[in-house]
Amino acid sequence: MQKILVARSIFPDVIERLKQYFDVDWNQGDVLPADELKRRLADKDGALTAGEPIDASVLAAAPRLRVVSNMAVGYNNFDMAAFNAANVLGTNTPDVLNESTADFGWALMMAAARRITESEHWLRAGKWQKWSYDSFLGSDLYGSTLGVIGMGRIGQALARRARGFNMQVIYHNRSRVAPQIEAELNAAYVSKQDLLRRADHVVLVLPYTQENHHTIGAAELALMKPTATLTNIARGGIVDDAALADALRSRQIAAAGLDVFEGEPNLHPALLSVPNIVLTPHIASATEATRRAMANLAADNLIAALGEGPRAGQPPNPINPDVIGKARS
Ligand code: 8YV
Repeated sequence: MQKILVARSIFPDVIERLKQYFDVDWNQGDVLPADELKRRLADKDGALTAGEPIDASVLAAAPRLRVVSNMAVGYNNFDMAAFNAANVLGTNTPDVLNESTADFGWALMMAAARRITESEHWLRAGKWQKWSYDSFLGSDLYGSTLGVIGMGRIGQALARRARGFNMQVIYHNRSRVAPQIEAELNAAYVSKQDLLRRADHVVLVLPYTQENHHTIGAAELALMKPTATLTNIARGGIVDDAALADALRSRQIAAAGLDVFEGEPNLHPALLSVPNIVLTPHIASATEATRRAMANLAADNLIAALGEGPRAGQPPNPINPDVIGKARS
């Protein structure tokens, strides 16, 4: 039997599925430190990860490893140049999380715009004595302008929901999406600068790459309206968190909603001390149904990539399909 490492705690019934095909080493404890990860991968043919960094040194420590299946759509934890050099396949879990993640983007954006967590903290602190006309004034979503940076599958799902809010949708992306998608979403392509100047609510849904590092920094925040909100459901590092904390404190922008952070699970301390922010611990895809679908898809990828099951040799979501069938190097 081939050997695999499941690096994280996942649904036990998905582990049972994997055990039908593999000898499974399952880490149910804390996130494995790099040394321990390397040690446990030394004799493995495959691995299921959820964000663990896999670079050339990890692959070198795992000479039998042929596939790493990430239980996430984002795979910035994989050094794909190293995967290609070693002929190791990477897989991810796209699509199954689009709708849950888009829903959550709206939840964060609305909570930020309408100051929901800020007012709840105030209420819980026993400060509510009377109704007042100017208590927690926020900004409207209905009829406003939504700015989506990153118009991939999740960005499109998010933009589709804007119809019900009668919003104008503007977007920026590496490349324009097909005209029929623009028409369906009633979305106009604009430059990043234009988007930041015009949008009432900016949502980030782009993958993390070196080029996207600090896509939103001090200069970009300075372009935004003082009434605008910024929501990040993409990846930590796309926003300069220190610059954002400054912009929120000085009310350069009105509010922010963040599900992802630079250096998470550690947060920039300044973010914790500004009131006009909604903070959640990377849970945009966290519904029971979606996390189950992600875990099963990650298992499907691993099973097929290691030549087992009904799709043997044809994993559904290869990131670098060119290495399929090539000997490990
Ligand atoms: C994951 C995510 O839960 O899919 C992604 O890219 O960010 C989340 O859905 C998280 O990355 C853990 O793997």
